[in-house]
Amino acid sequence: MTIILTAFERSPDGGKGLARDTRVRWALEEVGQSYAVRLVSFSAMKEPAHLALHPFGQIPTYEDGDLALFETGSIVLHIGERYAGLLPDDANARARAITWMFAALNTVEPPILELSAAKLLERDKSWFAERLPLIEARVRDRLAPLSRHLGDADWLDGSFSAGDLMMVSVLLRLRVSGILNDYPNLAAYVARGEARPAYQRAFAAQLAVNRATAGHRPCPSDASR
Ligand code: GTB
Repeated sequence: MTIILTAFERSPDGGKGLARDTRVRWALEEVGQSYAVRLVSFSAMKEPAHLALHPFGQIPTYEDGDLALFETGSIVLHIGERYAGLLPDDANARARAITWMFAALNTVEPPILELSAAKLLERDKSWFAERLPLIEARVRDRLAPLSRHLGDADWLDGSFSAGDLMMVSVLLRLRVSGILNDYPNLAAYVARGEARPAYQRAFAAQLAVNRATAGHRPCPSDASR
């Protein structure tokens, strides 16, 4: 049975790999599973056929036979549980790797999303300049402990895991802000993630789509990124 993902027909980032299908592509590349991609437009995402797969009308989705999933975290966890290569065999190490996935999505990503949304949607507000440092401080409140935890290790808990895949993906959203440069071990951590052949293949695959459908269309719910 072929695994099928959905992805933007045209990603608002033009192929920088920031849309969340890249996380799922990366996970599948890490475990050596091939997949097909169904590209969807913004309007198609809100139509019944796609809403049947994703109640919130978003990408990515994941189909494998009679299983259909949405939510990137759940999809990557499923891939990690179904195929070897993303979660350790040892039960405790596995639980810790899953904990890092949740930490990436629930603890580190929210202020990063807030920062992206503010820069995208609030630039013209009179209070933007005053609010920006407050949001940046919230981001730093997450990066400082993360940086302390990582120290000079390569990965968050022993070998590379789905926890690292998710954390690196989340931190990549920050690159444009320059904030990561203040945490050299985190910048190096992200670079290590990006250097993985599986990430390179995933990135190239989403870039190829966006080159083929070149053009930029704003994302209607960018605030939800
Ligand atoms: N919680 C869900 C998950 O993790 O799967 C969130 C899914 C989500 O936000 N999907 C976005 C989407 O479908 C695309 S990835 N948006 C369209 C809509 O809601 O109508 C978020 C995203 C989009 C674009 C960029 N970018 O251009 O840089 C980055 C991230």
